[in-house]
Amino acid sequence: PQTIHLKDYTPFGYRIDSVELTFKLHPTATRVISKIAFAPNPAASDTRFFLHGEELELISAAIDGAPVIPRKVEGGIEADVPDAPFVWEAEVEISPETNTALEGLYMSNGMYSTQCEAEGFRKITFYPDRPDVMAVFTVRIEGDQPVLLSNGNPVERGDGVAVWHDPWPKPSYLFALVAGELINHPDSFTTKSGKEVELNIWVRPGDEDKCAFGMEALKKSMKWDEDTYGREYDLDIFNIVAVDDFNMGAMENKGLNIFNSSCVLASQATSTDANFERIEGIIAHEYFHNWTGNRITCRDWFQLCLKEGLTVYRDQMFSGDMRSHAVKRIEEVMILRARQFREDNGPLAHPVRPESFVEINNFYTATVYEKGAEIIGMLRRLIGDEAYRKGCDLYFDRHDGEAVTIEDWLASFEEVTGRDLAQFKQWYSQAGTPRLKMSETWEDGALTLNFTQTTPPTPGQKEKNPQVIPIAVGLIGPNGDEVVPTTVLEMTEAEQSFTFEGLGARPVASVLRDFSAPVILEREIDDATRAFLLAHDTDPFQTWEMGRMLAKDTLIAMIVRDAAPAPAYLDAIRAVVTDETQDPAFRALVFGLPSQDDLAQTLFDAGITPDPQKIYDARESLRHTVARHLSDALPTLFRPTEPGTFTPDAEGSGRRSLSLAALSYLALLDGGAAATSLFAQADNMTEQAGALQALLSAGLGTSELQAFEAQWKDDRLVMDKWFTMQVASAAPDKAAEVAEALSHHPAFTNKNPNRFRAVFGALSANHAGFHHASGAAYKLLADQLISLDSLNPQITARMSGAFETWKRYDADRQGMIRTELERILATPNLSRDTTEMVSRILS
Ligand code: HT7
Ligand code: ZN
Repeated sequence: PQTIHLKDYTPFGYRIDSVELTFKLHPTATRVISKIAFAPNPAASDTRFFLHGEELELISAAIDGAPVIPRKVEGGIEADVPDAPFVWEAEVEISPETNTALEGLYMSNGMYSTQCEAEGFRKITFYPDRPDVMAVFTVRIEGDQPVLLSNGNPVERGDGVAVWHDPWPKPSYLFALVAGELINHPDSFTTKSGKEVELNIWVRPGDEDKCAFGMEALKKSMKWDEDTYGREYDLDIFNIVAVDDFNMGAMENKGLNIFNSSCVLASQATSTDANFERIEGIIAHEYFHNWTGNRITCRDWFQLCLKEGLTVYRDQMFSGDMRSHAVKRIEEVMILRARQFREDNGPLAHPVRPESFVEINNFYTATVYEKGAEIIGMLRRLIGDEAYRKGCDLYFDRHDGEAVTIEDWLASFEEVTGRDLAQFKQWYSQAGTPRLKMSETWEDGALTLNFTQTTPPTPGQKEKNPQVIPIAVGLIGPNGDEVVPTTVLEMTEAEQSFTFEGLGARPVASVLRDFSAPVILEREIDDATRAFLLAHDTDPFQTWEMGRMLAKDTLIAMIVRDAAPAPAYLDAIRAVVTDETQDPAFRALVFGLPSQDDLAQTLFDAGITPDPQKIYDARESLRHTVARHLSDALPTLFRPTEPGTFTPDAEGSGRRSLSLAALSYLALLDGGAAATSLFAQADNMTEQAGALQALLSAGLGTSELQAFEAQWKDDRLVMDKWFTMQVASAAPDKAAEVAEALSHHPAFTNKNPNRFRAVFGALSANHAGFHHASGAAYKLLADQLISLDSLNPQITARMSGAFETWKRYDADRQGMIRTELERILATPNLSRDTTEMVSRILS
């Protein structure tokens, strides 16, 4: 397969003045008729007229009304065209029903839906399917479905026909069409300039009672973007559609967002607090793309972080405003470390702006999204809130309607601040997580913090340059008072020291507050200092971090030296979780133990080959010790929601997370009595599923599992939880067996990405089960990926990432994984997506 390079970018030889599309819908023979007005692009030197096209049957084509037979070339067609404006017309036939890849136009449960990002439009018609070609679309849909939707504003609605016009120029990846028997949950929003916008969430009949929460989230997002970024919505209507079969979370198509039903449908009975929080965040994310991605888009797919990193940053700030910034930040860091640091540490490491790819779908990664968002956060920290807002305003004004680059984005901030951001820009090009080492010197009332930074080599990048690292620091005096409030130190050299003078007594430094940069901080710090910061630091991220370090050190000592759990950790955790003055959500986070995967990476970084079974045993043993140590406090911490009082807000969710964390420990002591009774009486999914989870992780819950299935067998999204819970809580020697058995359950299908992930995503996340010495899980996952690849390459490639950490483990495990990866790679007709991913993992 061909590798595409950032350095090879050239503009398309033609611009598009208008696009008219007609769809005559049919499950296996949909006709798509296109009429596109092209004109030579004076900014381009390459005049080759090439249109992308895949899996299309060409019925006819014409240029300026004269029939033509275009030349078939790799990935599309070519034709000879006039050196002046001309009209291209074509008719093609496609088969939505047999499209299991869920890219282009496909059918899901009898409804038509599209997914065009990144390169799916070329499966709908011949077109320059690249983001720098922006055009105004008019779409006519002919079909007997009662609901026919596309982008923009509705201009005509008749029997079996609908016409939509989108006045905003857009790239083809933002095109969308939906047709089906759908019911809407309507509402409206008045923008700050007084424009009334019709809002709809469209769902399958039966799901209409699960739209209210999403609708509120949408209205809050619209208001937030006006208040925070001054950005208003720009069409008469905004539609959201829920689709069951969907490769990712949701898609920001202009005026017609399409959502994986798991990311929009919500109800007290069927959704957990985590689901509510995620739905609120994803609705906001897709809505925010209207400005960061749609009105201003990416010049090419190498610039993906331009829209994704920025939009993730925006959705994170929104969620912080809606809920708690402190709790959100800790959750973000947990996700960043679990996914992005893991990626940055292995064979799939790549820069936030990659320099080459074979299949762009493989670059919708934690690095592009999460590290991309961290870069925006660092930029803002370095230049300040006011300059950040000014820079954003300039960017929006200057580039509205354009397809731009990271250079364009940074230039706006250079202009408003007068700063040179050349060194900062390296965050986009240099892969790998910087290691920041710190030591301290104390002399004559002055504390000096000495830092060195190094970034390990990553694939294709051996040498690294020093980065600009904003290090947020505060100083706490011996009596626990803050003597120096948060100050941002700007590190630009490989080695740099910063001195705080005029200090009476030696303070304790709180370093990397709010996780001010995506780095690994290595610092000599003893348990007493950690406990001191845990008790006195004013920065919630740091307090959580100190608790986490104590937990990690305890576990590592248990794994490596068979040590007993450290009293310092047990005392510290008791102090925080029983402190009624602190936010329950924060206490719940401190209660949680580091994941097995995190421990495996920590061991590996320390030069110790991780033994997954030992990690599992130590963690289980610590869970039992914590349960016994807190046995007096657990019954008070476990506080079920009063029936009839459930609210899916931060406050209720925080209370429940602490209560359920306590319950999972309690289940180890009371034979599951409290969890069994909560399971029977809960009036919300958070507590019903939480109780079941507590039982399963204590090795109980067989009858509750059956009752859960009987109650929810007709609800796909709840059944996904049922599948996941069993695999996630299976003992290491049973995980593969459980997953295999579930893959034969009548409700299992690999055609639905949510269901496939529910079982096999859970298997790869069950660390000790996935890495069981038998190798059974490796083989099972490889078998499943091999059979999924011909149906859905995108999901297959993504899930092959389960093997990305293989070099951490012992020779036997490495050998078994290599065998499976080579077996996948040897599969005849393996997709480009999976070939690229597996080859990179093996390299
Ligand atoms: N911009 C979207 C990314 C995306 C996607 C979504 C659904 C299915 C396939 C997809 N490929 C790429 C989602 C987002 O980040 O907002
Ligand atoms: Zn996005």
